[in-house]
Amino acid sequence: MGIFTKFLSKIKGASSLSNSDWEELYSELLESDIGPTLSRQLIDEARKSKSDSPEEGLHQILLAHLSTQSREIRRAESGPTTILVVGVNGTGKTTSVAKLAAYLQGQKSNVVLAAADTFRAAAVDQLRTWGDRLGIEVISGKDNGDPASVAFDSAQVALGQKADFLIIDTAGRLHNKNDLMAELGKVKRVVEKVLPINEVLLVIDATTGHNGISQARIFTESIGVTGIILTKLDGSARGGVALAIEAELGIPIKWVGTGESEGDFAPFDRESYLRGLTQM
Ligand SMILES: Nc1nc2c(ncn2[C@@H]2O[C@H](COP(=O)(O)OP(=O)(O)OP(=O)(O)O)[C@@H](O)[C@H]2O)c(=O)[nH]1
Ligand SMILES: [Mg+2]
Repeated sequence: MGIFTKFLSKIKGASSLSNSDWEELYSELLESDIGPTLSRQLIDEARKSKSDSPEEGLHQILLAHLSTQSREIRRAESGPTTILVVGVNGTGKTTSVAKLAAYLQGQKSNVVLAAADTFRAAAVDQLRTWGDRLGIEVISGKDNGDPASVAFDSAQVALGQKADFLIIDTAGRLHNKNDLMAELGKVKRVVEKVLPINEVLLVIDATTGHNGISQARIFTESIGVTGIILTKLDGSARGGVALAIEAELGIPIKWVGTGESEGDFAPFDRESYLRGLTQM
């Protein structure tokens, strides 16, 4: 059931709702992942809505809160398009790197992957297994080596091979650990000696709810985020965090993950997302 299903059925049933009805609706929205600020705004806007159809009114209100930025990948003008993938631990970065690579490969693009998570040997193996399966080259370095150095090497390989895309996987890091965030800045600077970074994609696990907002805010402040991959939408998450991120931070959700295999990945579709928020 979507976050706004009950909301919609209530405003549909009554031509004029009392203040306490609206407060009840507000409390219900608060329990979703969209947080207090947006919940309050949506209630105020719904109260003022002049639309004859509650469905259409709500659709327009929600639509107005989504990002108007392009959801396409920002392509390099020349040379490989370089994508840095970041996020907190376990959100689905490595899986999403592989899924994105498979997607681009399906569009006949030539992709190179960089295993710049050097903290755990298993992380490199995980990406290499994906690379073997997809037939995509994975650049890695020494265990516990410098992630920036792996990223630098991979940029040189991608440039030398005239690859269409370089996608760099990074280690999970808590957004409140300054040294780890600084390390990401270093990865970015070092890669940019070879290739400009076109996209910094932040991976957010939809099941973490409103906490995704603070992750997005801090990653944006420290390295700049150009787009979001929202994962695990196949689970219990109802995806409210997507609306909150777009409304509060204006960062476009570019991709969604809906499972563990490479096909469970698609560009974010605004209309089907909005339908999901109100469906029974
Ligand atoms: N159900 C579901 N599981 C996912 C999705 N994306 C990733 N996973 C699973 O989530 C777990 C963690 O995924 P990883 O890709 O290893 O996450 P990560 O962010 O790279 O993790 P760290 O490198 O340890 O920070 C794995 O079991 C994935 O299969 C998704 O969209 N849906
Ligand atoms: Mg990983």
